[in-house]
Amino acid sequence: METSRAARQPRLPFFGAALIGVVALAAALAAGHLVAGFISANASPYLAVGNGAIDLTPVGLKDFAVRTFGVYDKLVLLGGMAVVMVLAAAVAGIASRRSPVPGIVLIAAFGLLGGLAVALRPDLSAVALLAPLASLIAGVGVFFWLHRLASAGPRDEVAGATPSRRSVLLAGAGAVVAAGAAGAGGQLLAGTRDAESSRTAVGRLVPAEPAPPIPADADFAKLGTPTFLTSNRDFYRVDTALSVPQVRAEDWSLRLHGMVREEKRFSYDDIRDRPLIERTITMTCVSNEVGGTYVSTANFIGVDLGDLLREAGILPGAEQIFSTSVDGWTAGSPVVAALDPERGAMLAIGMNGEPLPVEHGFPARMVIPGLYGYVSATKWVKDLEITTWKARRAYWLDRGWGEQAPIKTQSRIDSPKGFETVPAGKVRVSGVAWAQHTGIERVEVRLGANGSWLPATLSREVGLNTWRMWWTELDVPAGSHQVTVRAVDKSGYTQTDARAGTVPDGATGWHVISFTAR
Ligand SMILES: Nc1nc2c(c(=O)[nH]1)N[C@H]1C(S)=C(S)[C@@H](COP(=O)(O)O)O[C@H]1N2
Ligand SMILES: [Mo]
Repeated sequence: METSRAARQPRLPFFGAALIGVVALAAALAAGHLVAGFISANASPYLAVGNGAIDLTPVGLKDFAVRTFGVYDKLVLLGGMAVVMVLAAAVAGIASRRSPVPGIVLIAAFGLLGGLAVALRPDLSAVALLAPLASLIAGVGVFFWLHRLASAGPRDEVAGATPSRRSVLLAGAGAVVAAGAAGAGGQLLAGTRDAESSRTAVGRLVPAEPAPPIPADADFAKLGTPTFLTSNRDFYRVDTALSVPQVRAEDWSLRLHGMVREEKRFSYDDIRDRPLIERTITMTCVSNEVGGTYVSTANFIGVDLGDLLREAGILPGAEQIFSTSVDGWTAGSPVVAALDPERGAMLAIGMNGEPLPVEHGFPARMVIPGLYGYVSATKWVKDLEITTWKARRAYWLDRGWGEQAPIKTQSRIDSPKGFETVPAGKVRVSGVAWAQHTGIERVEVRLGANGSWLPATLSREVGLNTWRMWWTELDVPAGSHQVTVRAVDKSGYTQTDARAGTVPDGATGWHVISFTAR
């Protein structure tokens, strides 16, 4: 019966059949993306297959991709996958010019592949399988539906109702629009609900041991310096993440292993339920040029990193904390720095009273005062391996940056701005200086290339791990001038004027600005 009916059926036009396959694919991907939006972005079958492909890619090919496409390597992969999928969907359509069965089998096979990719992800629960299931149902459903509309030949025709190409096109267009809306909706949901909703649910973090209040004279913001604390919104941001990793607190855990007596695993609640400490810390990026803005200060809330290490029991010979982010980025920090109670290294979950902003590492990150961020401040951290320097090499080390990277003593002029014009006479000059873990002893300013160094007034000291503001007034006749700043830290070291670039371990030199007095 079925066969004879199918045999009577006219074959669908070549391109029409291909198009039906492609529209069904769009519907499948979009439905999966939408459902993933409610669960986790990573449950999206498309992304799951992509991530699976990245994990399966041989290192040589991965290196080639990174070398050739740079930061676009992931986009190229997703694009390539899209092309392959569209071609396969078109083939599925074309194979079904008479009966929908070959197409449905192919689409179902795709759906199962997506399901497998989701099932194999370590960070997803069984609920996540709903996303590829939605894909499967939408893909097969839309394919079957459009195929039936298109194959309704004259024999099915009721008087007047032409089974026109028009109705098929309309249905197809409707499916595409619905798919677009579903896909965009899933994207929106995943972007806002995922980590952000989890972060909102955490609520305000109240430390058991708050940082001392910041005194009013800790900055000279009215005289042109930055405010002592940087707001979360204004805090500088540096990372390699193409899209900000989305990790829910409830899905997060931190593994501490390697050269320890006892391996540990901490959930978010394990950390949050400890007595939280708060420390005021100025972070700096090694990529900060002299005079640059990759330096900010916040009240970080969390637990002492050294405490966690001591609980695990560090074995003799351990040198390096090799930390890994959920996005695969790695950093290597000295074990001694984390164990030093004077330094105050942290596993931080909060920043200025709030849970860490997603782009600053929610649910948790490392912060080790006095070390540049690339060797100390892993965001979205999920793994700490205690090891040696020989055994593991972190992300930036093979890209030309140094293994040891203490922050260098630096100072910056914030006012006047370079090339500003100011009234001649008494000119106020102000800015910041930092020498984390050592502390700023003195800041000196000079007018002109050969002027004598004049001491600036320092702000109230908050701690050795934070920046310090300074200001002074200079007698400036009309004309073009330059002003230079240098800091002296508490070890007695005077900031060098020898210019060095940021590679391999941080820029040096004095900050000089030119201005005009009139
Ligand atoms: N996962 C991850 N963590 C990271 C980075 C990164 O690229 N990926 N960059 C590091 C660098 S170079 C710096 S300076 C600090 C910056 O932290 P912020 O963006 O919160 O200011 O994060 C560090 N942690
Ligand atoms: Mo950095």
